[in-house]
Amino acid sequence: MASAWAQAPASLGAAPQRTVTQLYQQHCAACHGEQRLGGMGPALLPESLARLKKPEALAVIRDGRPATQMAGFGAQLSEAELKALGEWIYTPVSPAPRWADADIRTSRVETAGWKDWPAKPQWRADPMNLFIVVEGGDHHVSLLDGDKFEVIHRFPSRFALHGGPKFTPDGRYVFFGSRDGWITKFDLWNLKTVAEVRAGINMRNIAVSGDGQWVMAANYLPHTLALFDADLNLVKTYEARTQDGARTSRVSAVYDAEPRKSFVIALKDIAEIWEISYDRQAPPIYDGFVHDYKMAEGLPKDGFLGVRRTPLAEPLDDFFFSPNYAYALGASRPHDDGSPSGQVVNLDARRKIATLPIAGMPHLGSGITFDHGGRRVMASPNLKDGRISVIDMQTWQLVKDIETPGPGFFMRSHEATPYAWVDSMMSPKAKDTLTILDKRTLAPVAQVREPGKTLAHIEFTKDGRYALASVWENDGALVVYDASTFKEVKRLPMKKPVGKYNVFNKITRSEGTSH
Ligand code: DHE
Repeated sequence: MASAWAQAPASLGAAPQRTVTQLYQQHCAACHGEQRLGGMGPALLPESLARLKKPEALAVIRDGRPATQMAGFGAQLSEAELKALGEWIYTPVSPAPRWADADIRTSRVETAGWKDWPAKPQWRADPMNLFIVVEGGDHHVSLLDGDKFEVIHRFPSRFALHGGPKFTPDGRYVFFGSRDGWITKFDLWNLKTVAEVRAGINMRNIAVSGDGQWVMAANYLPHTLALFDADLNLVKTYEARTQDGARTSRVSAVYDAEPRKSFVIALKDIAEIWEISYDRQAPPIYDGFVHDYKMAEGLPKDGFLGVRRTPLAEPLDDFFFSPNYAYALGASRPHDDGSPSGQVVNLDARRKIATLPIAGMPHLGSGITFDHGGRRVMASPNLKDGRISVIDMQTWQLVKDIETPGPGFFMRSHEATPYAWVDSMMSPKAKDTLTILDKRTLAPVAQVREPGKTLAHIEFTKDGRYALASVWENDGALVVYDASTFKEVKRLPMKKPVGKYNVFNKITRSEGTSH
């Protein structure tokens, strides 16, 4: 600990260095950890604060964060002290923090007696038409009855959840991942937390295996994947390291490829895709791509829970999969010359087989598939340009670029509707507009707007009759639209409802939503 404080930079404004470290120890360390790795409060590291602007952080230190344990220190500290603390938490901790297997195991907590909780919902509503709504404004989760559009339950979440929550196949348990590494297993039928574990310091997302037996976490810090059983007991960690052992990489994301009984992994800094099978019958891995102690002994690597590498020309870190998961569609960083940055990788042949004709910054992870004119197409928003690219999934050719009012993050549809909904939340001018596209004609047919506010992220009810969107503001709302008339039918106040997830659509892997 002492070394971390000793290396704090001196340029912290009026407050001298010792004062900053002492202030932190006195007022912050009890909740945020002595090394700023987090505790009851979130980690205060540059990596975990990258998305919080400094003035916002200062406001939280001064005024506190409503509906959390974070008190305001405006009355106890001078403006210079507040500012010094606000600056200091954005400086790196040195030496870089470590998070080893023992730390993961020690962090695990479990609610006593959870195995005896009743095996049926303790509330009246269709458990399959339940929505999980992540409210980022005050870090809470609301559970919504998808027939009556009424909140059944609301509870505090870990700080800054990211990525979609993941479900067990029966829809009973949901797993949440937070940016600072916490995984929470929650029993939706009993409305109680089962267990929590901290998988890393800066985590990207989690995946739950199709059989509900495994949970995998992808970390930026440390450069690891962490594999857990369904009760969040650590099974093993994998270091994301190059074949020659020379370099490690941040892990961008992990996805469950249920038909393959495997996790597919995107790496940020290494030009490889990894696949880790959870099939106990998986054949051994014999190929020369494998860097493993067993290869050194001339033995094949275990197929079950072993790493299969697919080498690529450049790292791909945003994925979409063909419906049978034979192909991964990946995007790399945008190319300077504007050439397409998307690739199609055959996961069995283990090589790139096509270039995706999409330039800019396709957000493949938010794409959808549907049938169009007798062929299966995928459609993806673009974070840089206001357009939706529709790609033929057999020829990998562009079918059409559909113009939208501005670049967007999320696109959603449902088997039971001819329409797809897309936001333009990356555009300052059009962030308040959802565009509705006809999947038959590939043309925009309508818009819904929330003037001056951000309107984004759509999810359908189980039957596809209603589309739910977020007014993405701290004093925001969840807006329910009739999916065929596009008329608003209900509005519920919510605090920055970042994302919403329908249990049935997720566990049945609806073609119109993320998995
Ligand atoms: Fe996300 C999902 C990556 C920024 C909200 N985001 C995902 C997934 C990935 C990803 C890989 C799929 C994982 C999963 O669901 O298991 N996101 C990234 C980024 O690389 C990026 C651009 C930069 C970053 O800082 O991480 C990024 N994401 C954002 C945001 O700024 C968003 C809009 C607000 C936020 O709270 O962070 C955001 N990402 C989301 C949401 C999902 C998501 C709501 C789940 C969507 C779904 O419907 O499944």
